[in-house]
Amino acid sequence: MVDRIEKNFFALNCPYEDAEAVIFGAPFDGTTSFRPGTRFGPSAMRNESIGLESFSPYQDKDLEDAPICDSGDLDLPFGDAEQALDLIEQETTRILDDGKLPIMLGGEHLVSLGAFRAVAKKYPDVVVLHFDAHCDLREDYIGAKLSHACVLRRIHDIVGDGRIYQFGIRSGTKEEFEFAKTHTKMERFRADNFDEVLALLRLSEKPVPVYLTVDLDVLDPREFPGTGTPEAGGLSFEDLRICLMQLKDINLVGLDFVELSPPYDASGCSTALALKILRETLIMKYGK
Ligand SMILES: [Mn+2]
Repeated sequence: MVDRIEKNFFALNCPYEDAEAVIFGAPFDGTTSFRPGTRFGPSAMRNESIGLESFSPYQDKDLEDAPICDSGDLDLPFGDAEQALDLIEQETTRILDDGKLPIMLGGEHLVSLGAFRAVAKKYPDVVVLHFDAHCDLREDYIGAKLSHACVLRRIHDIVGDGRIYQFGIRSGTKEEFEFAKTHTKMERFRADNFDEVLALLRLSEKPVPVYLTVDLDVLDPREFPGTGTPEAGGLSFEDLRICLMQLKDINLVGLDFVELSPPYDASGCSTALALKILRETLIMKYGK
């Protein structure tokens, strides 16, 4: 018998029907403000995932036979952000309606809006945990309301005040930081208060539905240079990993990892880091 290399993430081969979580790629970078390339993120991660062990020495657990399906990348029109968001929303709705957890890989950060629209329809009381170097709270970017620079503002349009928690933020306009003071809960530069926020969520009688969006540029560019708008002074891999591991008992209803840009990842180390973050997150939820 000749072995074949699996094309799925981490060689996950659970059929859709049996899966508890579904990974899909949203390879869209049509509104990227500086350096495009995130459209290649999902395929680069899928290819490179072959080289990463499915075992986590951090958690002593393995991803093998996990109930996770890789449903591939969506075919998205680069010139039409609204149409791309519609398609992402449709796919996320399908996954949610089938009782599964959607895990999306960008793509630029605007793709989060498509997935979040679906999640917010199903869970109107959803809370957002947002890791990013950038506020993403602009009302518009050079007139465009649908831009990766505005994605959290569009999410705020849906959820309103006090439901967005931002971490690691170190770039934005004066207006964005002013907006954050009254409309979101923001920790600048670090994520030291992450555990306090989770403790607050745990106080609720009913489990609070949580959407997690990780713009990987929250990481320091010396560890994660492969992104379109790098910002010095970011979190380390270990900072982010420790935060995410605390989500084990949190009611995650959707999550995404965005803004890996393979053209700026000449060494491959950013893609490898993104994969390791993804692997640890998946193992935390589904590892054995
Ligand atoms: Mn960002």
